[in-house]
Amino acid sequence: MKTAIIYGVTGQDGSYLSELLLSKQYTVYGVARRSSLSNTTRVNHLLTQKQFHVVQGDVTDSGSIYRLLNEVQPDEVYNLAAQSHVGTSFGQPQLTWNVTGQGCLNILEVIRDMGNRPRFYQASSSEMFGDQYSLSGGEKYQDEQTLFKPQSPYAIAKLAAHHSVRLYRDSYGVFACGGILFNHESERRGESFVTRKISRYVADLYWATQEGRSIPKLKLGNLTAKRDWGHAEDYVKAMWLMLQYEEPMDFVIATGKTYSVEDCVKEAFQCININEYTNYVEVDPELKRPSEVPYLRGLARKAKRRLDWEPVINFKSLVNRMVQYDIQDRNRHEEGSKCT
Ligand code: NDP
Ligand code: GDR
Repeated sequence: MKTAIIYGVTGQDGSYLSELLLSKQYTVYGVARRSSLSNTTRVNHLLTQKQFHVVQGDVTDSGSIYRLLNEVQPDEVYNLAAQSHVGTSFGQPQLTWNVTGQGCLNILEVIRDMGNRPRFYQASSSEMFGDQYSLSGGEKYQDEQTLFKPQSPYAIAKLAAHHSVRLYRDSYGVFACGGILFNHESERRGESFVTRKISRYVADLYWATQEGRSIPKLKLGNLTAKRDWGHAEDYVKAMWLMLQYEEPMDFVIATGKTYSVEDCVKEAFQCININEYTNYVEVDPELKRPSEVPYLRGLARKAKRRLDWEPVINFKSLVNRMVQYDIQDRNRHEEGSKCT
């Protein structure tokens, strides 16, 4: 039976990856940072499983990484820890650098010195491409050959981590993979990301309409940016497959389809039979970023060929699942939505 350590276990992907690894009989050590209130909401349902352990730690604290990895001697380490909000990274670039960039290097340094080295997965991001794309037959896309041109402190930190993965793989022989994952969402998505912000608003609007109340408009930033949106449940399978593959390498993980933020708004409002969504949405210039990534559409041909990975859940089902989940989450609805 294998043992894995997951940094970032309390996040969206950490929770789905924990479920996947436990279903494969792994022993899982999930690292959560210390917080004044509980931050384990997404994994609370796993706490009774005897093969699941939540331990305290932080990717910016090298000593704690050293002790944990040497004590547990894992087969695999997944680094999902990050200050993962692109917009926030403009306001807190240094923190983002320390956690999202340096954090990965801290783990690699410990692995490099271990006798029995674990395999290492780094959560790289499509944000690293910035405004770059490849062109073939008039189609724009990004894949493993596309140039990187990061457009935010977050993307710069992710790219530094991604290059570190390559360096430690090529120079020291560490089995390290960078999964260049495009946007993936779910019913567990953080509420400050745009898809969840939209699904929660639509759910609030649904109940307000049922109860004859009105609610303020949904404030959004850039509506024209295009993203390649998949479901996190599909994407964590790709993370695991990368570490089972015969050799370490980087992979793009995406659906190959792209939609604008406005398309996402339309799809979500249609879930509650509203076609005229413009009455409920306003653009707030304050929510626009100093620099935007305009177009992301990933081609995961390499992952299909080598890992036999492809996504199952499409954009329409993703949005529908998120809206239906939020509509049913009446407790939250009664507390009131505080999305920004
Ligand atoms: P989340 O923001 O949901 O999760 C991030 C996790 O990192 C949380 O568990 C958070 O803890 C933890 N964390 C933050 N700072 C530290 C720290 N200093 N030490 C240890 N842990 C820390 O992100 P996702 O689950 O959506 O994404 C997982 C990873 O994949 C991230 O690295 C993200 O940047 C990357 N990624 C995500 C994509 C997506 O579309 N979801 C696409 C491409 C890459 P806490 O709960 O306490 O905040
Ligand atoms: P992104 O996701 O920046 O792609 O990063 P996010 O959902 O934050 O933004 C997607 C697009 O929507 C636009 N947008 C808004 N975004 C937010 N958060 N809030 C708004 O009100 C709003 N209005 C419009 C954004 O400008 C952007 O164009 C996500 C994260 O999960 C990263 O960690 C990950 O690396 C990338 O996906 C791939």
